[in-house]
Amino acid sequence: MALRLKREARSVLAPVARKDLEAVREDLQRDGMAIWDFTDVKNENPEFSFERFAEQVPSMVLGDACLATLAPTEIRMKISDDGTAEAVTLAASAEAKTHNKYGTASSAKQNKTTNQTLDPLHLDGTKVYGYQMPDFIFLVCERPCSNGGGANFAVEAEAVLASIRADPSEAWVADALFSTPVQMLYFSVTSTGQGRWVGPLAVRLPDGRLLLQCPNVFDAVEPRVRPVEDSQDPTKDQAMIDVFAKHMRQAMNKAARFHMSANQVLCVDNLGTSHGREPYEDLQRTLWRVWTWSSQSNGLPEGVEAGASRKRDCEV
Ligand SMILES: O=C(O)CCC(=O)C(=O)O
Ligand SMILES: [Fe+2]
Repeated sequence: MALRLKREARSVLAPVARKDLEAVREDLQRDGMAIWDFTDVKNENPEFSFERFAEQVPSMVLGDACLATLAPTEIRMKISDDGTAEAVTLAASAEAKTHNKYGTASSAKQNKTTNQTLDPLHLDGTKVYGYQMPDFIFLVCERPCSNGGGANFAVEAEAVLASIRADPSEAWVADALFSTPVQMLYFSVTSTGQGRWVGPLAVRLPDGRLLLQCPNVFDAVEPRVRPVEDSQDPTKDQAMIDVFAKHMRQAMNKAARFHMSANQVLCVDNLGTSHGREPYEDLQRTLWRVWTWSSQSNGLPEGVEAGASRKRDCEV
């Protein structure tokens, strides 16, 4: 399948659940986001397992454009012994249970993201892979919140760039984002450690897709985007970062909120859109996340082989 990923800049994205895979592909290519309702697949299969199904979703949706996937990671929160919420990215295997790199209370604290806080706009995988993040992610909903909360939202990179360009006093930033390297600092809720990358906030890929990096510019105590140490003009670079942050914040606040139901999978162009989720209370909420590199990704990063890896994204 050849992906056609050129899109209009739209600031309000709210996907409609589709049962037909062809309609899902169309939505995904046009809007950078789609929801597939796979109830029929589940009902036809008495042995159905969400984890096994999640493994197959990328090639079902992307066909032969799917180059590489990591194994599904369970997205669920639990309350740890010290009373703090932490990510349980715990898989079924004994091997996974002994792995010590799943989300920990300390990484949740460091990151300040729990089920009770907003998970602000982000791209998945930038902490570890920088500009070679997975270009598609799939969030398979096993169990939504029983009492509301946990809505998802997404913003198109093109829409943010267009809104910056539309303000005559800030339009210079739309160009500067492509040519000004900055330092970016990343934390992740589902793994430990942090990632530091230096480069521009905006990159145009050969297929025309706009990659807009999205470090936490929202409420982080410590700035997550800074001028580079040897900047020629740190004041100007900081002004660019401030305008970028303001527009990202506005886009996040304006973005449509939507809820996935059980047996639906949210398919996201993780390069052309950023996504986030609202706080929630119900700790039974369970999703399976799959990171995927397509033939139109920005290349396979070191350590990611073509095909289906047994490694989960929380293990990288
Ligand atoms: O919990 C969600 O709905 C989304 C989680 C997410 O974006 C992530 O784990 O990267
Ligand atoms: Fe995410």
